[in-house]
Amino acid sequence: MSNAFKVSGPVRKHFVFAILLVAIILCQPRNSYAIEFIGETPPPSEPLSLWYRKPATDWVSALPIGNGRLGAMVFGGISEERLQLNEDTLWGGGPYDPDSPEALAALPQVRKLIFNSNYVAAADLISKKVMARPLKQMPYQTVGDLLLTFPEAKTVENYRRELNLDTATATVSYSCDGVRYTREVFASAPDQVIVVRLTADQPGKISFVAGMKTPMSAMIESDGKNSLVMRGSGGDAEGIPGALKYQARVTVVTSGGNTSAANAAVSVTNADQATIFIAAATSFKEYDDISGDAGAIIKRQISRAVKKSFNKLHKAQMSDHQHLFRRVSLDLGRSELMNFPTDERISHFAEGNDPQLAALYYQFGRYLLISSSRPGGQPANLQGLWNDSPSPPWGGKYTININTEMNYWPAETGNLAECVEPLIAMVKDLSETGARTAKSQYNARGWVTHHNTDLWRATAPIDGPSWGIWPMGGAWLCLNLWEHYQFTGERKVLKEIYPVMKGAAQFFVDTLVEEPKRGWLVTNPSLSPENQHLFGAAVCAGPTMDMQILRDLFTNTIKSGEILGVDPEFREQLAVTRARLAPNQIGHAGQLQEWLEDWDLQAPEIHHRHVSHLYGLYPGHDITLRGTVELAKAVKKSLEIRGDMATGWGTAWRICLWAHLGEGDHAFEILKTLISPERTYPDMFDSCPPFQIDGNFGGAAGIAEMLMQSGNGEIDLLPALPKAWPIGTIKGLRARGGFEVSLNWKEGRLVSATVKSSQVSPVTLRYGDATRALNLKSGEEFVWNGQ
Ligand code: FUC
Repeated sequence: MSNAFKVSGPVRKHFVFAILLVAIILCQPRNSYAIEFIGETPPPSEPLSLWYRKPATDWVSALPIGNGRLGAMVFGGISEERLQLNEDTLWGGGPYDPDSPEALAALPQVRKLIFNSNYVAAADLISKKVMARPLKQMPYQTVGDLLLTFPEAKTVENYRRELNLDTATATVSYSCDGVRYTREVFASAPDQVIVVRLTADQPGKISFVAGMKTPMSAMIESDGKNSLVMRGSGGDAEGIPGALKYQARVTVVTSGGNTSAANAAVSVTNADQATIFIAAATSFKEYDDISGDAGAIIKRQISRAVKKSFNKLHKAQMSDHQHLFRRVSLDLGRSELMNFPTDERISHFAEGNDPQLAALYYQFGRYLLISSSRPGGQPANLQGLWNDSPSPPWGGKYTININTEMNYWPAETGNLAECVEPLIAMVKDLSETGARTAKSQYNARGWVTHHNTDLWRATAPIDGPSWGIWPMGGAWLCLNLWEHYQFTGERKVLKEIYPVMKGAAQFFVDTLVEEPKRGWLVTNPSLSPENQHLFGAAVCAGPTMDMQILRDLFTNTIKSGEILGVDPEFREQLAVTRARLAPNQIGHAGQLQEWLEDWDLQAPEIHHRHVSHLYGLYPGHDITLRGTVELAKAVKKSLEIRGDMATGWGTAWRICLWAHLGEGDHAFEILKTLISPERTYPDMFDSCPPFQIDGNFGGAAGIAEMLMQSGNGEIDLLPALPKAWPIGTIKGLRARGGFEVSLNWKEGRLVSATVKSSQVSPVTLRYGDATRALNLKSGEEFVWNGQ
């Protein structure tokens, strides 16, 4: 991937000037003089705000905004404002087919080696014949930066940088030489642009130079007297040529003062105020169609936006955001610590007396989902939407052996069903590309995808046999789809997802094999993500997680077929196959076995970050606290052996699992390690490390699962309430079956639960051992005190 600007033909002369000017601006020793910050800034009036007393000095201190597709990290600098920009379809490579043509012929031998316990030889053969070509997938990339360079400032008074989650607006404000400056930034979903407004409390005080830079292969030039355009392409990756074209456009509109543009920079002097409009798009249309016209799209978006006033644009953006965000409110109590900047609060959360920070963390998770996953766009990837690199960690892709699924854990309970739509669209795509892989690599019907995918919906096994040879990614994603139906209860949703679930199930009907020792039907080859067993490899047959995922998939596919009244023979076949799957087994230490054999305590990494075999308790439905008591005890034992310490997302998963064991205090102890500087950056982004957004979403889900759980016709109220949150209110949570639930508790006890039904469906409310059966009509509300 080239970091150089691409220049050709008639633009060359103009472009050389542009480069020189941008180079001069960018090479200025921006922060070479020390700015003195004085004044004690009060906290923002909106408690659902992240805020700071200094500009961001690194990317994980900058604040994220996004409209689902277009995003920015806002740094809030004094001499320079940096807006690092993203567009969710800007990926490396292009449409490609990575299936290995040698995989199918090798499959019988691979299976034989695994059943003969020849794991290392099996892994070698998989490496040579079965893995994708190329071995890695395409990376999510970055647009680049908009940089605003301001006149020199020596002393800055009462600086505050904040992100208001309720208005989805990042604001920077400070005084300098007796003038109060304010910068507001938001990403609008209705208008598809990012808007920045710069104001001062005195006329003629707004002066800056706007420029752009990018690590991508792109050229930047000015256009007219107030615009900049960046034209570039997605990078080549793993031998796949960068096929996407992209453009970003910046237009500056001022009142008063002078604006001029030359050499890839727009200069504003002595304006009363300035509004900056930013648009970006790529030529991506579908995973197999890249014929879009990015230039035309962004020109249209900007020309529409500049006709509207800032206030009109902001109002439309806020009402669109609040329509989703305000559906759930959470109050866990307040403390003095709310008066401190967010990064300081993160450092002190483990002391246990800042309940509002947990509420803020929960709402930040919902905010991030609204900002990174909207209908018509791409699902939230490993970094959601925000990435400053052409080659981010793990390619910033969709890792579907936990991470992408976890991104959507808080969505349904958090009343954000719309935000799941991009995921559903991606899984539909995968059912098409995965049908190709099922046929070519397994000679099977249906569809399959392994442990990662990308914008191009690649489905073959990648990276190497210890990670990639896991055929369950699509089957797990089907659970997210089924949950979407469970929560909404809408038949049209079921009709849409049923063919995808059926295809996923069909693949396993064709590929499960009989395990020689006990005759169980198992996956082979597979692995328990990404854990090695004691025989020097991860590849194996029938790991526990696979069987749990398949029991869920088959059960849910059968139920769907029944509701829709279709495929009776296939349903019968699934029921017979399900009965022959390897069961959950309890090992000699009382733990839930991770593999077909009792290898857990001899595995090299007994504290491994993945807790794959515990999928059955959460997010799966194979094991429940009251329904399968012995298995739930075994899960607890496994969790104790695994330990509480993990990566960000591993920590978040453990919170959810302890919540499903009904152990709120233990879940809270782990939450303390999640909301700590080790796993939460100053801007509250989760650290894997490095930054990975799944922990934010999993942590938010964990908080919700402590307060309410639902399933098997029950809604469990305050199932894992920790002592740390004796008083609280939550409004607007969603429960399976189409219910909306609000709770209010005092002294650690439920005061009232309000349950509203959006359809006719019976449900039992549970509070501890007390239960109450309900049969509500659509729209009917019921209030219960838990007795
Ligand atoms: C999984 C994890 C890693 C990382 C990667 C993106 O494979 O095991 O820790 O989160 O995804």
